[in-house]
Amino acid sequence: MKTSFKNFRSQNNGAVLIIIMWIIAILSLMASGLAYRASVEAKLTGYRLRQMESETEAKASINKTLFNLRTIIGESTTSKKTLLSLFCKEDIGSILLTTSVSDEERKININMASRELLLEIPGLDEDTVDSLLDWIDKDEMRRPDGAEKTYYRRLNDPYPCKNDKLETVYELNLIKGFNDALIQKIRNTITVFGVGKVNINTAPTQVLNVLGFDEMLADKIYRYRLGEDGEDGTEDDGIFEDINDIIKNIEEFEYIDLAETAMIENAISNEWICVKSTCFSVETQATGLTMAKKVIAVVTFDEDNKIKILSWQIERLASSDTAYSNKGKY
Ligand SMILES: [Ca+2]
Ligand SMILES: [Ca+2]
Repeated sequence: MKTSFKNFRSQNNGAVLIIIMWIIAILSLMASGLAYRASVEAKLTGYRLRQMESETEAKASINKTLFNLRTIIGESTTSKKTLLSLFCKEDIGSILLTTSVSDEERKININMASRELLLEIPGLDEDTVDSLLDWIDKDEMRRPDGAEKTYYRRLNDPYPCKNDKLETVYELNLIKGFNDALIQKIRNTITVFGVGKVNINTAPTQVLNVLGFDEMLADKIYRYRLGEDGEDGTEDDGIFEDINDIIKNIEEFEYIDLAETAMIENAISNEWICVKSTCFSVETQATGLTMAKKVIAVVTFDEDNKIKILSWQIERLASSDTAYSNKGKY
């Protein structure tokens, strides 16, 4: 009897020991699980903090550039040289900031361009141009190849026709005939900001072509702007100060024929060109060790020289595209 009681106690002790071991194992698993979660949370918090930090730095850099931009807005012309002088690159701890400024008047403002000019934009045709004009005009009278509310109401996912100006070029996606591929094709030629004239001091050659300047003339304008050294942003850059002097300015530099003269006169009489810009795109990229962000602000200045923000956009970039190391490589 004694022996069987002893056996029972020893078996019971063994079972208790196994239960205790299980409890210890479960507790240690729970502890390591909690530790893992805590470590993930800590990493995420650190990442979020760094993201906020880069965004804050980018905004601070934009504000500083806006201050400098205000000083050039009073000038009678806007040239590439002036805009390039606003470029800055700063190294703040583990974050590299680059800020650049470009003017919106270097492109065609599709909110204000005539049908004739819109049709010159490579990629646009009668259908897309009429649909764009119907989207912007206040009335409900459909152009031959356009679309008003009746078209948009019949879509599977209907929405109204805006009958107003576009606020971003991506709004084109809502208009009949436009898609992502077409927007990508034309986005460097068009804008939705500005006074509706193209600045001949800053427009790229493909925009000059849209204005009716052939490649030879567009190249002459481009060479005049670069100056003798063939570089942008240097002392010898040519700047057009008055649209009525464009022909005279180029002639001082190289020969210009009658057909080219007619192209410039046509652009002037149609009021397509100017020498000063009013809307600017300030772009700051903040690149850290693990992430990069881009902040783009489009701004203008009112009559009291106060900054008016027209659009503000924050993009998160893939860190692999913008790798930045402490060695300063970028
Ligand atoms: Ca309309
Ligand atoms: Ca130059």
